[in-house]
Amino acid sequence: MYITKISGFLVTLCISTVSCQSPFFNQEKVSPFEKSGKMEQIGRTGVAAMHAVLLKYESPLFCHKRTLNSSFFFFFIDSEKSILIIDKAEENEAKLDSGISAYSTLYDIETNTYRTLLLETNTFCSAGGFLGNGTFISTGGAESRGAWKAGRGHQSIRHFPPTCSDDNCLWQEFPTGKMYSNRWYPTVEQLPDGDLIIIGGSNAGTKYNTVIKNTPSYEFWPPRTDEPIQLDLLLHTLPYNLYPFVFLLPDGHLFIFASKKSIIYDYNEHKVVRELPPMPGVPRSYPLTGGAVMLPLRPENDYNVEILICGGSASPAATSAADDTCGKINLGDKNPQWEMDTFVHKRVMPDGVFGTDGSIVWVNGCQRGYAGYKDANHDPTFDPLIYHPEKPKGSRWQQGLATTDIARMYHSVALTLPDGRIWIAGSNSVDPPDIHAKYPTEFRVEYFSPPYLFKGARPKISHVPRIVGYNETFQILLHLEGKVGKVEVAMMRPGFSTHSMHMSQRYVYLNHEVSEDFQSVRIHSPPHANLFPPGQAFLVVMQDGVPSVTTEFFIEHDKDDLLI
Ligand SMILES: *[C@@H]1O[C@H](CO)[C@@H](O)[C@H](O)[C@H]1NC(C)=O
Ligand SMILES: *[C@@H]1O[C@H](CO)[C@@H](O)[C@H](O)[C@H]1NC(C)=O
Ligand SMILES: *[C@@H]1O[C@H](CO)[C@@H](O)[C@H](O)[C@H]1NC(C)=O
Ligand SMILES: [Cu+2]
Repeated sequence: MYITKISGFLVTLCISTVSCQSPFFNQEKVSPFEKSGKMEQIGRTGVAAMHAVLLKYESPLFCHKRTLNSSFFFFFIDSEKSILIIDKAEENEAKLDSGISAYSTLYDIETNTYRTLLLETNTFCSAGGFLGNGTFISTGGAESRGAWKAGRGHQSIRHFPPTCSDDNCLWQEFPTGKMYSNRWYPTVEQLPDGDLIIIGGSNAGTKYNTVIKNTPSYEFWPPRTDEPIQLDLLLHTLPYNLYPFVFLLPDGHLFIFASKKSIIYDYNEHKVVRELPPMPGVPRSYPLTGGAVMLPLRPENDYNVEILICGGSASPAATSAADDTCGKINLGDKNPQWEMDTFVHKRVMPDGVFGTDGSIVWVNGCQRGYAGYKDANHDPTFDPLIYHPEKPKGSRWQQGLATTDIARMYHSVALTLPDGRIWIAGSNSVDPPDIHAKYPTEFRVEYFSPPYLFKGARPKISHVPRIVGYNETFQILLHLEGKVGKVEVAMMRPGFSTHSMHMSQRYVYLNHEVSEDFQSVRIHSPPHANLFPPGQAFLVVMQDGVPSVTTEFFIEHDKDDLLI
């Protein structure tokens, strides 16, 4: 193995040509999983997976062929094969060398093994996001817990490096006083400048928020203001306003939703741009937790925004039936209204993640109760559902998918993987953790492979540039198999998963032209960063709706400055 430095890039050249192809390449045309997809249980997370985020991880063993530009070829280190898992300080099966229980691990999706990571502040019900330079930031948490040598985490900021190899996979913690306010159950959203906004939360542990515990404000990381800025929406949505749903909109404002109310908000001028009508039905925010997704953005309709919110519960009682509705609001309408639809089943604490084909895959959750400990959740939902946003109402829901027999309730997570599978972990509604409880603390990992992975040969892409600027055109090579069909191009970001939230998750279609010989595509990157804030992204090409394996790249304001 040679290490060489080329124009600011530290590049490891792997000499061996280890195959890194997904098992889905070159598949038979007809698959038994074509209709149902496939659910597989492989691996253990070591710690209860309360929070999870896909990370770059450099390993010399796995090599991908990549290019910096069309004339230079390098073997780049595989960089998208691990998941950073964060629990709270508690007794887990993974132990540190000291013998004390770990509460963070790095899970390798190639080998299905983990390594433990040392954390020294309590990350209980916290939030996170990436800065534009790739550093992952974990924000907030809860009180100290001596048995696990965990300091107070209410105002903590924690960094995890953008590229991590064996000797630098370490958390760097800034224990206290880093954020202005205590924030338990806050929401983080990535902003177009490459920084983060941190919104809401409570200043101490609580079943649901109260006037005394409320933190009705937001702040930025790195800080932009001298103090937190009050957000009145969080005063008017008690007690169900924890983990508000937040999406950065193409016009640069934020959509912010708590309980049933939502607003369009200008975080630069600190003012409400418009109030939206209340969503019908039950409250949707923690602990009556529903799930929210900003549907894929498309250049054809000038990136018109539709927000989909599904599930929830009527009250914080173990007897409360979960809600079986979804509401969708079109922010492009003159007078936006919620259009209600079915959620097929009752479901509280659902996880809605993007399939790499632009559909929304819903997993996890249960049919009764609310988000909390002590027998708060019952009757798990075992079947995934897929929502197809492009189809007409009445035919958007795909059912009959491969089920699990693992209850995934409070403190479960789900993440879209670059190869198109969904990684599912967690469930921990008992305190302390108990693998023998009726609904046990769950360390087992599952992979759900949606039906789109079994629809015949998948297109392949190569020569994706490592770094792309905004409003640029770049070219990639395309390898189609069989008859040439409709080609679509998109980019996605899986986001930070916790408590049915998928913070900063995005899916944006891209304008493109396919060459006459169908061997290359010219792709237009998003015109500006409101559509897709800077940082890690995954490029996907679809042929007749069948997605390629995605390729990681970086979208940056000034790509010449980037050192990752
Ligand atoms: C490709 O990248 C190399 C190294 O950064 C540079 O020297 C070369 O000029 C680039 N070629 C083109 C065509 O951009
Ligand atoms: C990314 O930015 C943060 C905040 O400015 C800084 O602390 C961190 O060191 C940066 N990381 C890299 C790899 O440049
Ligand atoms: C993108 O580039 C085009 C062509 O150069 C230019 O007309 C347009 O103003 C640019 N858009 C943005 C948002 O910079
Ligand atoms: Cu929690």
